[in-house]
Amino acid sequence: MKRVSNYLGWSALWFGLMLWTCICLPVQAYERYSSCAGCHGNFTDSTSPKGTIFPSNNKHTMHRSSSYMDAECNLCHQSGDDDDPYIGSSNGTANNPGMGCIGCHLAEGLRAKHAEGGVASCGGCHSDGPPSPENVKPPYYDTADTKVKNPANDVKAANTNENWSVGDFLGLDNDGNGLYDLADFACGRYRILSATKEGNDVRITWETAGGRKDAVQAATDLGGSFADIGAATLIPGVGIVVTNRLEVGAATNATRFFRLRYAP
Ligand code: HEC
Ligand code: HEC
Ligand code: HEC
Ligand code: HEC
Ligand SMILES: [Ca+2]
Ligand SMILES: [Ca+2]
Ligand SMILES: [Ca+2]
Repeated sequence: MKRVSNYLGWSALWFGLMLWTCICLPVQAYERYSSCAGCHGNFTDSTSPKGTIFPSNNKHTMHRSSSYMDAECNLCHQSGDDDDPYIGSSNGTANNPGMGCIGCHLAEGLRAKHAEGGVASCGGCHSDGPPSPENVKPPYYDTADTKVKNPANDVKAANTNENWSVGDFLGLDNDGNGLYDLADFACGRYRILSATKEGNDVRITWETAGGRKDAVQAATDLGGSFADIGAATLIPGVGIVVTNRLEVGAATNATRFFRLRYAP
């Protein structure tokens, strides 16, 4: 009898070990870069699900080279992890704690971006509250350990703020709402600059940002109902854009009020 119960004891233990192996290993694998590589390729290569073009066709170079982001090695690395750094920890430096990738890629926003881009799998293991808005500076930004500065690009220039890839002048969509940098309300300026009479017409000039879709609305009194003047316009370009629209016949009204509507 003693032998049998021992045998049962061991098989229960082995069964337990097998469950541990089957369930826990894949979960642990998502702690490190290798779990991202299935879609993003090696960090040292050119793969991008977004179609981004990296300097020297290399994500590692874009992040670490002094010609680009110039990120200190230990923002991402810790001793002995060269082939597979952690996403959420690193050695850190004298200026920054060891947060790993999330020192720049805020975790909730990064996962929201994946959901927005059609990758539902992150939500299977993580359940997040609302991400911080686009204008919240991630902890590593604008510190001595990197040239990455502002979560929004306000100039159309290479190698500034958050843009270090080739050609697009955009950085990250930090909160994953589909709007990059100044096209995001949290960062962009969005206001009517003037409404000027041109004969019977009125030209409305407003400040907005490339990538946003705006409609101008008008009403005859402030409490009245505002209606779009013509179709909403997709604002071309990157960064701050000043644009205008003419409302034909607007000046034939005794008074006219204008406002902007965001029309995604
Ligand atoms: C932005 C985060 C980040 C920074 C900064 C960074 N690394 Fe890496 N590093 C990685 C990742 C991720 C990998 C895994 C590469 C892969 O996918 O194969 C890696 C891989 C490596 C490797 C192994 C592959 C190879 O190229 O030989 C070495 C060595 C390495 N890093 C050294 C450095 C050094 C030295 C620095 C600083 C000058 C640095 N890294 C800065 C993220 C980073
Ligand atoms: C199932 C495939 C898949 C996996 C796994 C994956 N990604 Fe992505 N990732 C994507 C896609 C697709 C996009 C582009 C989303 C878009 O542009 O709409 C993206 C975008 C990004 C971006 C750009 C964010 C921005 O603001 O534009 C970063 C950074 C990123 N991923 C990092 C990671 C990291 C770190 C991991 C591992 C923890 C990871 N990804 C795992 C598919 C994946
Ligand atoms: C199989 C389960 C699983 C999936 C799927 C998964 N993760 Fe994770 N992830 C984990 C675990 C476990 C950790 C490490 C424990 C921790 O720090 O929360 C982690 C850690 C992280 C971290 C750093 C810790 C933090 O602050 O949240 C980020 C960022 C992250 N994952 C992003 C992603 C993204 C992006 C995806 C989708 C592409 C994804 N994860 C998919 C299980 C998963
Ligand atoms: C110092 C800040 C910083 C750190 C640390 C950092 N990143 Fe980035 N990363 C960025 C910025 C900024 C971009 C966007 C550059 C651009 O598109 O112009 C980016 C882009 C990326 C992209 C390219 C997405 C695409 O396809 O366009 C990936 C993948 C990525 N990071 C993964 C990581 C991983 C993995 C780590 C940690 C090992 C990490 N990053 C650490 C700032 C950082
Ligand atoms: Ca860019
Ligand atoms: Ca955004
Ligand atoms: Ca941004």
